Amino acid sequence: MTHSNELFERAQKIIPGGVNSPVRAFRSVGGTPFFTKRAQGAKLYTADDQELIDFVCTWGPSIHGHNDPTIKAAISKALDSGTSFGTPNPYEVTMAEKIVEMVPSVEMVRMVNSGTEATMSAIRLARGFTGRNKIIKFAGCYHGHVDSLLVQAGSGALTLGNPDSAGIPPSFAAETIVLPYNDPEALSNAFKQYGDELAAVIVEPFPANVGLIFPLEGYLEHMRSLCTEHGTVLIFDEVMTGFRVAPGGVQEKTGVMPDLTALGKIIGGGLPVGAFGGKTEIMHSIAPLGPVYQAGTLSGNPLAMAAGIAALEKLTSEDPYPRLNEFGEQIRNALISAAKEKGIPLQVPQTGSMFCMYFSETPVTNYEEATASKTEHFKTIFHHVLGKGVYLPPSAYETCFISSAHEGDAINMACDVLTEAIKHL
Ligand code: HOZ
Repeated sequence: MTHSNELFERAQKIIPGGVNSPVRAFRSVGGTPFFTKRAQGAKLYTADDQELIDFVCTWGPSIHGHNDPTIKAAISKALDSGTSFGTPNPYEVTMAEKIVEMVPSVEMVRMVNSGTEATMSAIRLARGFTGRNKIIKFAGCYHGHVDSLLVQAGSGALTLGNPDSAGIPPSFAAETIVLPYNDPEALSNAFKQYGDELAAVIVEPFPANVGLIFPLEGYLEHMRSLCTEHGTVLIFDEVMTGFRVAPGGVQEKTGVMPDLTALGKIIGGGLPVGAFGGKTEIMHSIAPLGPVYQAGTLSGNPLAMAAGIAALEKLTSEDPYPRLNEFGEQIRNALISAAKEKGIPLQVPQTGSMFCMYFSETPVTNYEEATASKTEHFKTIFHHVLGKGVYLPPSAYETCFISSAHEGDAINMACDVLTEAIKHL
């Protein structure tokens, strides 16, 4: 095993930027990314033999902690029977039943291999179902690297200064209307102007790729009623929030039901999985039942399904949500009181096991306010805590995640280290 710097040098020669996903490259915080050789529970173990309490949790999936024994056992058991069949298999039926049982608006579901595939397929389905082309998305929302959705996008696209990616034909982007999140009037006006042309509104109901933003009271309800009135398909991208903020995601928490939902991350138990699902009437438009084509050689892969089923069953049997929320609140309180003592304006939006830091005077409600926050402070904190054994996402605009494996010690230590980092600002 070689050290991170050496691995990164080798990687940069043959992998663009040395990474297989841009946000991993530490470009916005500076420095060289570390390489992980092993992960267990709440911790990552680096190639440089550093032990890190991990608040990235593989960008969301590992809600039960890394290398969870139950998920591992389920994968091993499935592995005994083979790695891929290319035919229907029993696991995918169980998985679909689980998703339908847990996510309130989903009546039928199709498995894919990533969140990007899920949103891409949901958009195509909405267009095929309605026979319309235009879609609405919101500034700062990130829905994976889908052509028509990489317009004013969040996550790595925003972090690296490419919210509008190169390589997207203007004619594709022209079908995407970008609106400010949490602005009901802008939404009403867009529906007035384009109502009958709108195939879909796609939204992260809690935008979590530009920090973490919550909807103002009545906003999602307003979105729902405009979509219903105009026959537009409402798509919730719950790749980040699904099974995370509640078993049934934001839709369970708020009671606002989309027509279609895109899922990913937790449903793979750490293996590559996505899914999209929703109303039967709409899902019947997908091939082989209907004219909207969508496919995948490895979709419903038995190992990925076994891992995901184990992860979802564990959520149901253990109900980690109250404990995760306590952890989240503990971190939030520690951050807020340290900032208060230091006299630095800080907002810490938190829901359950998701939180972020905005160095701003007032709560952040949209992309403009998020990008106006002082990200320099985040960079300083990022490096300070990394040196002390705490890993935050390498971008001010990514959400931090907590797992149920972050037992008392990990959370207490992280609170101390974060408090100290704020005091040193
Ligand atoms: N999918 C994650 C969204 N915040 C980021 C992970 C990545 O782009 O690699």
